[in-house]
Amino acid sequence: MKNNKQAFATRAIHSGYDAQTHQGALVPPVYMTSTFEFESVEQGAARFAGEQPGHFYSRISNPTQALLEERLADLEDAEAALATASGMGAISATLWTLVSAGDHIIADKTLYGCTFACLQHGLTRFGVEVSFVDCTDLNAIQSALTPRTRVVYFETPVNPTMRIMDITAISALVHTDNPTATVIVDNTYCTPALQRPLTLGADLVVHSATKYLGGHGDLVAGAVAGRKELIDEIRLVGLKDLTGAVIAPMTAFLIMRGLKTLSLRMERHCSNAQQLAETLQQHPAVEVVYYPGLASNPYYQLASEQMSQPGGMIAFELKGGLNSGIAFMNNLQLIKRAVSLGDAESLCQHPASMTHSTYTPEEREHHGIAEGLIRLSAGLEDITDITADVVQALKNC
Ligand code: 4LM
Repeated sequence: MKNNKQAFATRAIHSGYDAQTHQGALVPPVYMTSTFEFESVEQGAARFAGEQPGHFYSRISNPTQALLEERLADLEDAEAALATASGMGAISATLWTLVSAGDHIIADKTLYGCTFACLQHGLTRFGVEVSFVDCTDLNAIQSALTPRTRVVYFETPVNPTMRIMDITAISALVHTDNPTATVIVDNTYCTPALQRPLTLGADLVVHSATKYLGGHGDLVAGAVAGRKELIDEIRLVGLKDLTGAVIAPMTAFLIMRGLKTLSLRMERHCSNAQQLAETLQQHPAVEVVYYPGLASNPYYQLASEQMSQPGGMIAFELKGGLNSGIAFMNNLQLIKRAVSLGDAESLCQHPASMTHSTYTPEEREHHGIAEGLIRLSAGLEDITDITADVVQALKNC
């Protein structure tokens, strides 16, 4: 029931589902089953061999997972998608499928802490070479590219520093210089509601669906989307054999419930973040605000070209540095001190001691993550209440 003529918000609710094939059930049933009965040995063998469509074991696919995947693929303008048990499950299943010992990966210098750890401490143990470069600098990418480069990987906006990469320019450069390299964009901060990297030339999009896609802070999940042949390979190698990071049917169901309100939620996250960023920028205790919706932000123009709105995430530093930042976070009363992002609740955390503590202090300095940086995920509460909490928490900071 894919209908690309319908608008994004409509497809986020309906895509891929026909109630008449499910006894009229308005909401897709959840297939709580680990295995599937074969009519005959021959049918089972044909499914295992990939000669006949159909599910055979829920580590590879399940009807509830398949519906979520079809919907995510539709929303990302992808041929196919694969849902996984976590964002790290999607990232590791993808990278392990694409690279072998002796291969080379180029990654942006700043990444979510565990993605950095996966590359810096994980893949390097298996003979994969990783170069961390500033992917806002096309010359730096070009210099780092080698015939062995299999993957170019970045987030945009970057967690936590909010740098923005030019997806179109990077994809064009990489595909010209090394057509066998795969450009992977982590689209967690934007979701396809704000940014669709595949339409800008990227090969694969990865997600932590734990964040805005699920949207309610009640699940952990991930996804990867792109060309069918690549997704099939990631399913059969990265998911089935290398990670086993399969999504549970109930989690797939909850993400589909979240997707129904994705457009609405992203609008509110973005308008709350914009107003908060403006409030912070004017506050005398604040040194700098990193938010691409501020006209003073160096990425304002690029963000307005490749994102439909500037997103719900803000980073900032206080004039008093680390100690003031810790005092501010401890003063918060409504906004929760917690990692993760994209939930209804506004969340605030300290990257240097939490999400990015996988970097050494020297690495954080080298990779541009200030010790005093504060990260705020604007929630869905009334902006008056969020602003009041931020302003009271900034007193005496
Ligand atoms: C956090 N982030 O930042 P799972 N990609 C990005 C992410 O922000 C994350 C993942 C992947 C945070 C978690 C504690 C851009 C996670 C990994 O946590 O494995 O679903 O996603 O606060």
